[in-house]
Amino acid sequence: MSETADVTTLQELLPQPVRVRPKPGVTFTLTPSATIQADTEDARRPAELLAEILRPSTGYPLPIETGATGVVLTGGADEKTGAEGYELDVTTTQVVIRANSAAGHFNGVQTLRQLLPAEVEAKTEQQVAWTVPGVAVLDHPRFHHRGAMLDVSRHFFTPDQVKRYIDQVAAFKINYFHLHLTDDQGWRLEIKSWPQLTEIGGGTEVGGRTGRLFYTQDEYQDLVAHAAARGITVIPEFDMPGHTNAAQASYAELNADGEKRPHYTGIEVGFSSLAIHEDITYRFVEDVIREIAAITPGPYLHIGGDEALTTSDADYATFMSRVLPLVEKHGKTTVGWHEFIKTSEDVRTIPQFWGTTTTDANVAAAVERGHKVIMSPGNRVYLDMKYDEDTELGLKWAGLVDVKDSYSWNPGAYLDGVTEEDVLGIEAPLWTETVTTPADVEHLAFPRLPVAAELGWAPADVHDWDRFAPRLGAQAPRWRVQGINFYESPQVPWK
Ligand code: TNX
Repeated sequence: MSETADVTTLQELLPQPVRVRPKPGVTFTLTPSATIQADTEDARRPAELLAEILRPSTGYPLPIETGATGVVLTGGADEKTGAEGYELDVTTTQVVIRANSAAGHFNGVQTLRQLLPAEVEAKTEQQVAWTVPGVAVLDHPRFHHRGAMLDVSRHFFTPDQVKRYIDQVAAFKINYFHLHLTDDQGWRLEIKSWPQLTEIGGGTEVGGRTGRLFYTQDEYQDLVAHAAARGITVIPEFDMPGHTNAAQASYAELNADGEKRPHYTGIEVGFSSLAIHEDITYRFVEDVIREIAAITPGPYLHIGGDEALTTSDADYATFMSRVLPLVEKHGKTTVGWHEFIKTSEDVRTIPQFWGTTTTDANVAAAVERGHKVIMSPGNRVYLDMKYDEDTELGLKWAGLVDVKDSYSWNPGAYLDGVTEEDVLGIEAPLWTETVTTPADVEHLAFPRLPVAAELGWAPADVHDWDRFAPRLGAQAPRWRVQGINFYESPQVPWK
């Protein structure tokens, strides 16, 4: 499906669009009286997002109304744009974004943002000419799934902090935001039928800080809406049958021996397990799935399934055979860490590969049966890996991952037996054992999250480090304006 990208790349565009044709001599400049016009229902929210992006820095009112003298979002895009692509055409009098879906409009809006001066990212009014170079873009993604994950269990992040990260990833056309909501150290989402999960299990985190460290269902729904307003679907994760100490600390009956576990504030993995042979476990799991499914508009529910090191293979299979149908019963499609896929016959269920090898027999067998895979190889896109030995934050069990390492792999030909067609897309997880503040999040995610976004979107044949590195470096002025605490890797020629 991918076409050869035009060699005349506009430096600031990341991810690289499929086709960029400069129009010599043409520029468009946004004026104080400019308006934004949304011609189709699909274009309405993207138009609002565009106005929200542009108003603080320009200081212009930018009403959304017909008779646009600024930006027009309309339908009738070339069918090559597919379900998520767009065309963007800059003339001297207008910028026209054409798309046949809301996703396409959101993506076109993010491209226009990158065509404007870096000061567009400022939260206060800037005195600059808001000029866009004349260009005709036709664009669509290589992979449908382009995800970012944040672990809010090991360390809790407030709704505003999560929104900040959602806003940051949206700029790179990320369309899924995976929230790792439960783990040994904390249960972070209110479950009305099991209130102690947050009362007790949401009371602490790695390092032992205490407080109200969870989201109410209203707060979660507000996060989901915030993401949706940026074209992003939330995927909630409840990790099980391992990584469950916080639940086991909240309710005695979730333990095989009937004894409540103490809180856990360290960073070891793999020691906890729900009681596989008790019916109450499955009543609990179904209550959680039912409540979360009811407030999650997206199609997916992530059931974890990783590192259940104290659960026998037989027990693990028993557990999944009872839980996977519950996800389906409540109208959702299962995503899980790739270990679970050996227990699932249903080809709609999706393994998320997080290994560090290029061979995985279970995942290869799964794609043979017809499953699609999300690629998150630990030694490529785990944002919590250290860049080098001097990186203070992060872990290194999957290796040191500098920017060039995170770029130098092909998601469509990485795992033996897993081809481009088997790959739904990529996701970059950020585990937070060592991460406590938004500045920490940014230091690990920037620039590697934009690198992952490039791999998920850009045509395969533009993959070339020497051409990519300057394009990545050209993002720096935008990140400085936003105060993003990015890692200035010496591998990248930062502007
Ligand atoms: C492995 S990746 C884990 C997480 C840790 C992470 C740290 C995965 C499915 N499990 O529990 O946080 O490594 O890098």
